This record gives sequence, C-alpha cells and structure tokens, in this order.
Amino acid sequence: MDEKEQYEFDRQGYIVIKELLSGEEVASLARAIDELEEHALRHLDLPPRKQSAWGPEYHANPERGYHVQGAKGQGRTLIVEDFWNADPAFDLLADHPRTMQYIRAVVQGRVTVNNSELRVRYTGNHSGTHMGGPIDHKYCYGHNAKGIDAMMVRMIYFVHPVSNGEGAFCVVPGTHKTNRPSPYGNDPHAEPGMIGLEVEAGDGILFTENLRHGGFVNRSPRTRKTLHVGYGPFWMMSQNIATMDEPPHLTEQTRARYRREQLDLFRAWPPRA
Ligand SMILES: O=C(O)CCC(=O)C(=O)O
Repeated sequence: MDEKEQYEFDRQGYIVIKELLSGEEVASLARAIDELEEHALRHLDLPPRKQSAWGPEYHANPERGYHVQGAKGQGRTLIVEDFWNADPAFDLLADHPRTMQYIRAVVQGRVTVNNSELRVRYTGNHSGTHMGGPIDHKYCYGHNAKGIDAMMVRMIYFVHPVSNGEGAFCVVPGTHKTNRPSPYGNDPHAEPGMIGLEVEAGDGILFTENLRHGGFVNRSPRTRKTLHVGYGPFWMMSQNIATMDEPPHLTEQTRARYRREQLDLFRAWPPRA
C-alpha cells in the first residue's frame, strides 16, 4: 500500500484497488460463486438451522460448511457466510498476497479474518446504509504513531463490472471520522454526500467498517455477486451474522487443506499451540 493509498484511505475511509485479482483468479472465483449460489438456493429452507444472535435464521450446510439466509427474487439478497468451506476455489483468497499487503498496512499487530460472505443481490435490491460516526470499538477507525490503526476492515472482491445502476457499493467519504450519528436513516439514495463506487471485474474495495456505507438499488436485470472478507486484530471473533462473536467457523476439511499461514489467519485469540 503506497503513500498515496494510505493518505486516501485515512482521508476518505476507503480505496478502490484496480486489478487486485488476475483474470485467472476472477474466472475461477466467478465459477465457484455461481455454483455456490445454486447449491445454497437448493438448501436454503432445509435443516439444520442456526439461529443468529443478531436475528436471522440460517441453514447450516453440513456437507459444505456454509451458512445461508435470504432469498432469490425481486428486491431480495442471498447471503452465504463461511464460503471458505464450500469450495477449494476460494482458497486463493485466504492469505492472498496482494490483499495482505493492504491489510497489514491498516490493521496493526497480528491480523485475523473475522468475516466472509458471498453477497448475491437480485434486481431491485439495495443494501441499507449503516455505520459511520461513533461506533462499537470493534469497528473503530484510528491512527497513532505507528500509522493507521483500524479495527475491522473489509475487502470486497468484484468478479464482474458493477455500475451505479447495477447496485454499486456506496459510501459517504470521511464519515469514519464524524463525531455524531447520521440523521439520514438507511436509504442509500436519501443521504447527502453518498457516492457509488463503480468498478470492473478484478477490482477490490478496501474500507474501514467505521465508514458509512451500503449498496445502491440494483436497477439492472443482472444479479450483483460479490465476495466480502473482513479482517481485524486477532482478539476479534467472527463478525459473520450467523456466528457472531463465536470462534471462526472453519471445517476440518478446510483446515486440512490450508497452509500454516492460512490457518494463522483464522486463529483468533488463543495463542498458537
Ligand atoms: O455491497 C453492498 O451492497 C453492501 C456491503 C456491506 O454493507 C458490507 O460489506 O459491509
């Protein structure tokens, strides 16, 4: 992460990273995403169920190790959490070298993954605006003598282009530093200062969870599909909705596949044995 990127991340709370993924990585992830969406839709209403402490009920898939909630249809979103377990094609995002250069520049100390979701947003869907201003310490943005000191940050990976009309991820730049809660509710189209971040396939967006963000309405016939990975200091447990504040949900099969460096990224709080 160069000096200009660090300056912009600190000033605005996000950066768009062009060509973060190679063409090969995009093609392989896009195939895995389509297959996982189909699998998750077929199993969505089946047992076993997992009740999230934050509200929604999930299907916990025993064979593929993911959690899914939501629906397919006009205005709906499907959320598949813990996608790592579902397909080895996602392994390339665990300890992804270019990503980790960015993450280590904005999170201090030992870093772990705390969130993983495939977000599938069908026509008519939007993501309500949230965060910004004073916030739970887990999501705070800070800066100290060592540089940027963010708690939870997220990388969004794009495997197809997304324009504003196709439901772009949107932000109110600088709101990670505001001192008052936003008075504008959660309609992303109603908030002054909200901008859409249009991207191409292979681009990434890195942002602090402290920033006010959401997703514009997808007014196109194309379904928007993105992968979101959260990072933070090692003491933070899962920030997935299905497994909030529990240890990271990594199956034995996934653990058996991973290199030491990949496993370390999922080693929250307890020290290495
Ligand atoms: O991409 C979107 O539509 C919203 C994503 C979001 O809220 C998040 O990643 O925290």
